[in-house]
Amino acid sequence: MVGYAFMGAAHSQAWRNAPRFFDLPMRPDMAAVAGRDAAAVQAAAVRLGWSSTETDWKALVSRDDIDLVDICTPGDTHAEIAITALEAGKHVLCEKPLANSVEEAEAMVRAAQAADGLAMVGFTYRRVPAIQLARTLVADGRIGTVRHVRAQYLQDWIADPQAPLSWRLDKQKAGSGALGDIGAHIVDLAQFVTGEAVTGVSAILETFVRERPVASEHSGLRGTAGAQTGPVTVDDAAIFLGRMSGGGLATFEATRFAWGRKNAIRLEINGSAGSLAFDFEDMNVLHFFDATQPAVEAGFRRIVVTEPEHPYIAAWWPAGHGLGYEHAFTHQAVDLVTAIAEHRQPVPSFADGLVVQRVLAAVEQSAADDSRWTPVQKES
Ligand code: SOE
Repeated sequence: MVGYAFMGAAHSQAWRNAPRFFDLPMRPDMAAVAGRDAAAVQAAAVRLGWSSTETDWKALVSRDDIDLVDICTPGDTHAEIAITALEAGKHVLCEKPLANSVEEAEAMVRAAQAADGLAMVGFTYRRVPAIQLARTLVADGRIGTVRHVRAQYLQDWIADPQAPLSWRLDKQKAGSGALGDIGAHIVDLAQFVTGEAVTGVSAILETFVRERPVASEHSGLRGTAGAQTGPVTVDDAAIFLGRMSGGGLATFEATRFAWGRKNAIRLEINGSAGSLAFDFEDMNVLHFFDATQPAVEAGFRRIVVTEPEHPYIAAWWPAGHGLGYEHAFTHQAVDLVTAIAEHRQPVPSFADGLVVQRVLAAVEQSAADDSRWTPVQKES
């Protein structure tokens, strides 16, 4: 694994827990973690359960005992690490968004196509059981033709203007702000659940706080404000309209300025025969309105997605005991290891990551162009 902060910790618990709860065809061995600071990476290895450390990711990628490289670093490093790893014959798991630009993402897709190794991008929320159930209900026609997709990703961790700068607020490192960091998730979820593509967008982006304290120290989403200030070079919020390939209309809202909303991923889909609604802040629940039922007794049904028949649940706790944020990372590890063992392309693939990247690029283009309607580039 390269990187060991917030995402690295989430991935580490997944590699640790996957073989303990699931019957896997192969057992992941947490061989090495890489980070630039020798003492810090050593401490992280002990804390997170890695057997050895490297201070140069290139050394890690060239090791013979490494089969899979898990990239948990800021977006500006994804393309180089992933391509080098694929060229060295490794499998790759890369955090989202796939890259900082469409060009980088295209190069990653080309490298994945040419490689023997398999490559997956970490749109982890696909692995929340309620999201998987939503996709199955849509695919089974239970809500009919999709008319509306209403997707929001709401956080508040930089709503305070004194929250310090971090790499996520630096365009060079992150590529974009709320758009790529959390907007990418809801674009992927909208496409995953409906099985359709976003074909065009009209967008606005805004940066509310343009100058922030430089962090004296920072880890994950929290930091300590220092005395100096520096510029925010990414969007704080992204709002866009979209059209779906099946004829439906979509609205997307991604912001880190929604006080009180900590990790609210809300997806509501209205179809010709019913509706689905999900909120990650109540992640074990899916709401389903079946319009084929008599009106007198129809009404949103609150499905608690914790039955052993629901995706992934049988490996965990009895019905009603519930899963959390980290479980989706474990499911991601399970699915990747299984795909590798079966020599099958894991999903979401780098090509799926590129599709999202093209939507993000269309959003940025539209916003730069006074919200002009902008088609999403199709596969070339
Ligand atoms: C920060 O907004 C963040 O950590 C994202 O980068 C993750 O992808 C998301 O899972 C939680 O929030």
